Amino acid sequence: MTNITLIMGDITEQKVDAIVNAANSSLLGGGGVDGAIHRRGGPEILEECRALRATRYGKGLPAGQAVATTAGRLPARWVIHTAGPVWSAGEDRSDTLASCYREALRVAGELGARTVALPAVSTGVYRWPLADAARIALTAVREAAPKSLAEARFVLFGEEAYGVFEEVFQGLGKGN
Ligand code: AR6
Repeated sequence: MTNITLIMGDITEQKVDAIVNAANSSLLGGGGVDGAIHRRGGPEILEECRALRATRYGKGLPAGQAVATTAGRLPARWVIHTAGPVWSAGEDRSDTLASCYREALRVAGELGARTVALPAVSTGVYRWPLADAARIALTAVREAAPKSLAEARFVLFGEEAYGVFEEVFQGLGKGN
């Protein structure tokens, strides 16, 4: 059974098997958590991302999918990059956001990761409202965590995100 935990902190500091990156389809870096991961992880991650663009993802990583690279100098073994959907008032993209978590965990399972750290995908630059994103994220992880995964750790950047995730988590009932 996977233990879902919530902490407030910086995902680049997590000593886990894999950390999930809220990337974009280009896989070539950006701001937010993506920028922090590439900055602290060093150039090896970008090199592998470029190689993925040249081979499997010539048109980019579609939103809702996930792919792993080395974690470079980070204290993790792998970075699992996923491209979240941009929030839209007019179109329901919830399933794409849920798919980011399902696919990231599927990749984690394939790698044999036992501990994974996850950010609140799409809640920064992509503007997804926090409470709704938290419900989607927590539900998807609870439903899709592979049996081999001991811990899925949400790493929330700041008090607001942490507070919202904690409240939604309690509302869902902590029982897995
Ligand atoms: N550790 C944990 N969470 C973080 C960190 C960190 N070091 N830094 C930011 N966050 P965002 P998105 C939180 O914008 O909305 C990038 O340019 C942040 O507070 O990183 O999916 C990509 O290249 C927020 O709650 O990702 C894409 O172009 C959450 O991580 C685009 O932004 C996600 O915010 C993706 O946008």
